Amino acid sequence: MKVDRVTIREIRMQLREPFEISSGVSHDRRVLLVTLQSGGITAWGECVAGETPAYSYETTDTAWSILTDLILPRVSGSVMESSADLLHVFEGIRGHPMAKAAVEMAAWDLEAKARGGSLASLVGGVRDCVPVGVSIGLQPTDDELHRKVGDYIEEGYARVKIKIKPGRDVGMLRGLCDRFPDVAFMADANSAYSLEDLPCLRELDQLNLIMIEQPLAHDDYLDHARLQGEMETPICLDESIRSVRDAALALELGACRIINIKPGRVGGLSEAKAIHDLCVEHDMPVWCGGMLESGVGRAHNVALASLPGFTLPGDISASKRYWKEDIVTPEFVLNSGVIDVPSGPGIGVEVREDLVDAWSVRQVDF
Ligand code: OSB
Ligand code: MG
Repeated sequence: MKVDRVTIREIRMQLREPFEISSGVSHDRRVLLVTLQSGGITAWGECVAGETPAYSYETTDTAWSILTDLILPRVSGSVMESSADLLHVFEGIRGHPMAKAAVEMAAWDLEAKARGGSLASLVGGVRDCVPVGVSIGLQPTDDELHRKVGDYIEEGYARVKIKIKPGRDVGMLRGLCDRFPDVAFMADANSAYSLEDLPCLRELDQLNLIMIEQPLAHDDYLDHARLQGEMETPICLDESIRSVRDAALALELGACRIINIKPGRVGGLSEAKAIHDLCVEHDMPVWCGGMLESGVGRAHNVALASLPGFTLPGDISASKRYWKEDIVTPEFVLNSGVIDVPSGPGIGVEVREDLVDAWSVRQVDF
């Protein structure tokens, strides 16, 4: 298959409400969409980089620069049978996995559509629906948090992730567990703590959380291993796992007992699959994280989460949890705690090009 045309667009999508984590707050998302066209097929990928370099050093603007200056000119006109044939376009580019993933995932969609099968079956998925939860940002008051949690439980989310930071942790979570004793809660610190906070982390350990996600620095495998040695609650790594080598390091050191896999964070679906396979081999449970994606990124996440090792509910919520209107049809909906895996060709949802055009603020074609 020859790639006839490559397009990158930045679209602005307004979140229904701001999403605050320990390192900052997102209001509107600046989403990059990559389109590959080949023999009448249009394939889609999304870049998950944030607006600021808080979660990762990558941003919408660094990804735009790497993609438009270096990667996309090499993709246009190239011949590929699968995403593996794409590796040469990343040569000489260290890092920037979120920029690379946007193209890599579009190539998977292209291959699946060319073969006429679903992306989920092409990546090795075995499930027709995936268990999902919801991730709730920091709220100004406990009352507000209780109201939100109550609403999401009513909508059918079976597992609820709460963002924490120093000062908004033990008391807040204890109140929540008392109020909703039957709900499976977990906490995500986005690297807001250090081992100096051990007394506080030990208190969190008493709350029977299903896991504590990324308590310590993004590059601190050693202290995560020390902390896991002190804690009953499983530690889950998110920011720390950028590749299968990071996952191998975490396994070797005992730095966590669970891994959050986001294909956009690790350079695409091939690396995500490799991390999944390594974790399955070592009996390490994994789940699929989220980055406030549009329906395009969500479709890729759902396909990945249909692999057998994804035994824990993902941060893959319904379209309407994020957006008034999503850019795919049908939108993703929650069905008693699960989201169905689309079975149509490729990502299995149609992209609403009318909305993409209307919301686009810049575009380059190659
Ligand atoms: O740490 O998992 C995270 C969103 C943006 C950046 C980092 C994270 C998140 C989430 C949201 O928790 C998950 C979702 O997309 O629902
Ligand atoms: Mg996280």
